[in-house]
Amino acid sequence: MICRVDAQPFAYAFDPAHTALVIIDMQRDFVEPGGFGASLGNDVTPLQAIIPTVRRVLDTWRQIGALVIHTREAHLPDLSDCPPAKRQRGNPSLRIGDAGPMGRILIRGEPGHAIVPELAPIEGEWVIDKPGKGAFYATGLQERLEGAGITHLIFMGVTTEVCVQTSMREANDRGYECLLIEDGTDSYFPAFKAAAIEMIRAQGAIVGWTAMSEALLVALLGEAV
Ligand code: TIU
Repeated sequence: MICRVDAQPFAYAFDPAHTALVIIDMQRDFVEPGGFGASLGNDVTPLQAIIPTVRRVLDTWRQIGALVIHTREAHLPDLSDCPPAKRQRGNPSLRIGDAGPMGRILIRGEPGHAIVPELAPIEGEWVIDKPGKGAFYATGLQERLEGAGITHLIFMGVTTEVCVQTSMREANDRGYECLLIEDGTDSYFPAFKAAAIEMIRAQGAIVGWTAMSEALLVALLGEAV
């Protein structure tokens, strides 16, 4: 089955059997007060607004039985996978590994590391822990995707210009055809979200396509929702 999405800069075609829905870092650490995003000085609560949209797409994707991949940005408790440059960068209120209200900041297994309950992974879905902003660096994701015959990736999650865009660029360089769901992603900086979307689809989809969630759902279900 080939689905065609009304996307920019032109239609995005994919076969769900060879496509994964990739939900980037919808963790408490990025969307709830007291986590990593807040430690960097950001107002994190506006990002919660995309959760229902991400859930709607996720529900439909689950319904058709195609592959779902969740990523989480976090480090090992001993910080052996955290470059000192990443930990020392800037002047955050709490650094990676410090104790905060949701446990140690950006550390695997702490409360802040968890994906928000509305989007929690279910059995059979992949959960990729990544030490960097991109989903491919030091994760083995490419090998797993190749093993599963995946050629197309549809992205949602946070933040648009950091982990989502980095992951899309990594994927694009590896030959994947990538679509970003515009209302399924958000940034602490609205102007950066808008710029990232423009950059991705410019120059004839130099990094990938973008579309609204409604267009993807219409392509999947064959009707307006
Ligand atoms: N997941 C992700 O985007 N990590 C970040 O650090 N994003 C920021 O915007 N800081």
